[in-house]
Amino acid sequence: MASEGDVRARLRRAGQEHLLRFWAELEPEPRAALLAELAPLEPDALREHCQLAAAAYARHPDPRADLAARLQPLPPDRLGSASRSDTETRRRWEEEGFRQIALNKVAVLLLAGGQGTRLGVTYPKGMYQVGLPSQKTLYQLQAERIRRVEQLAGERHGTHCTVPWYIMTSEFTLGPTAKFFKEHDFFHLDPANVVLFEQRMLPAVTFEGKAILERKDKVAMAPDGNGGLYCALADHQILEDMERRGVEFVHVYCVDNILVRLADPVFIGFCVLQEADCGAKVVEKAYPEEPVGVVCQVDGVPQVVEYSEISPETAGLRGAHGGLLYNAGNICNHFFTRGFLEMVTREFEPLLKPHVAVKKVPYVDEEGTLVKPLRPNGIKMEKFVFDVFQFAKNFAAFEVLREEEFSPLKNADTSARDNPSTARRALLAQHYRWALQAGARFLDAQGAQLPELPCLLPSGDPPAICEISPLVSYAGEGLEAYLRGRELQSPFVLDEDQARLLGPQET
Ligand code: UD2
Repeated sequence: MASEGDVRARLRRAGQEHLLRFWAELEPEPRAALLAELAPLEPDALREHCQLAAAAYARHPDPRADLAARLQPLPPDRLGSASRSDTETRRRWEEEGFRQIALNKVAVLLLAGGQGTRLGVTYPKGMYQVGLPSQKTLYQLQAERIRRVEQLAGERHGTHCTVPWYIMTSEFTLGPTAKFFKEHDFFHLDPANVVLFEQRMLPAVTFEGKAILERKDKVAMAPDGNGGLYCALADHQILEDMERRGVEFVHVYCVDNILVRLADPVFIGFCVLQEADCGAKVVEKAYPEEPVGVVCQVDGVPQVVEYSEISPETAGLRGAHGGLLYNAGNICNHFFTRGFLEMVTREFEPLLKPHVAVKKVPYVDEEGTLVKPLRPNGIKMEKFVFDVFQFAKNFAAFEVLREEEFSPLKNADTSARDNPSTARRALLAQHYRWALQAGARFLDAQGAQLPELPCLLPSGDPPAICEISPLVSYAGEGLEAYLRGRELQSPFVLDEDQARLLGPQET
């Protein structure tokens, strides 16, 4: 282990020796922990990081950052659509996606290193359950969708196939996520096909370019953003692991969208047939301030402009038909070829510019007292996963229906939007629609029929509670066999046991 002398010399070189200012007061154990935290920080990189952060703050908010004059909506030939294409085209995309899955060429990669600050839980967001009748967590829903899509692809092509699940965690989420998966027996996935790896952390920095101590023996560190993915892939030889398994296509997604379609065959097939090296799913933006990036072009090159970096005027611009001009909302569902990811990790990663987030960072003052600042006092630097789109040779966006594919869990129930209740309702409303489409009818306690049409109550809830296990249906397929002509009472849960009881019926 590095000695205090070594670490002090390195910090001096980086202009950050103040991080050891409480050294004399520390007991052996906290001393060792602090050294372990500081030793891996490479002095030149640390100096550069701190200077860059201070310089970025000095320019922040950058008046040139409003890109309005350089922005254009995505040209229509780069935008496919699941809902506006005919059945035959959609079927072709889906067929191609299933073919690639059956050939074991598709992996999913979850970005799960975030801290979930807005939701206000102390554990990883994937472990959250929004109050479904089954009480499934986000991780369980995701695991079951992987199992089902493997099964569907396998049945179509008469093979046994695997969609490996790569999970990027951070110092905050690795331990609890690994424990949770073990405790739940990896949700019946083969543990060999669930690969957890960790992204890097970076110190939070004051406006003057000094790394912040959050305790006498601890630097305030934060994950380096979801664009930390590319360094993490290289750090942990993940692309080599993919190559060994024969993976060619990767679906990257964020943890909190309860409707996420993992390894979505339609999206994968669309991107593969377009020969895209890089793709993004989008939904129509719901309102100008919605916290989603917009997929568009900057100086003619496809990019995402994040919601925190677009001016309200630009976000509110209207197009010829009255809708938002920049209406392609990023939902953090991306497609990459392994070849493209290799190029990024080899060549392009250092070119990604970090984004500045100005935050309230708790710190210890000169006397060693903990201060919880009331105003922002620190800078966190993050890279964004989508900033690699600019390097794509053939970028494609793919529009999907919000009610089928996007309901993110960002906030606690005290917020009006994107909270546990909206996520739960989105999933239950979808399953109610699927059940009705499959020919089921729902009865109330008195035996009277509930509304046939997929309509929602004023609360946003569907008229009946119906939850369908992803192990029974991935995207609404195959339900007629169990539900056609059935009269069901709310709440109704169609899990594997119930499915065995109900059918399959002759369709
Ligand atoms: C993300 C998108 C935004 C939109 C929105 C939709 C980015 C940068 N922004 O915004 O455009 O699509 O989602 O819901 O992608 N994460 C890490 N490591 C980190 C930070 C975050 O793995 O250091 C993960 C996090 O666990 C989550 C995902 O990245 O799964 C998105 O992070 P977020 O929820 O902070 O992003 P948000 O909602 O600001």
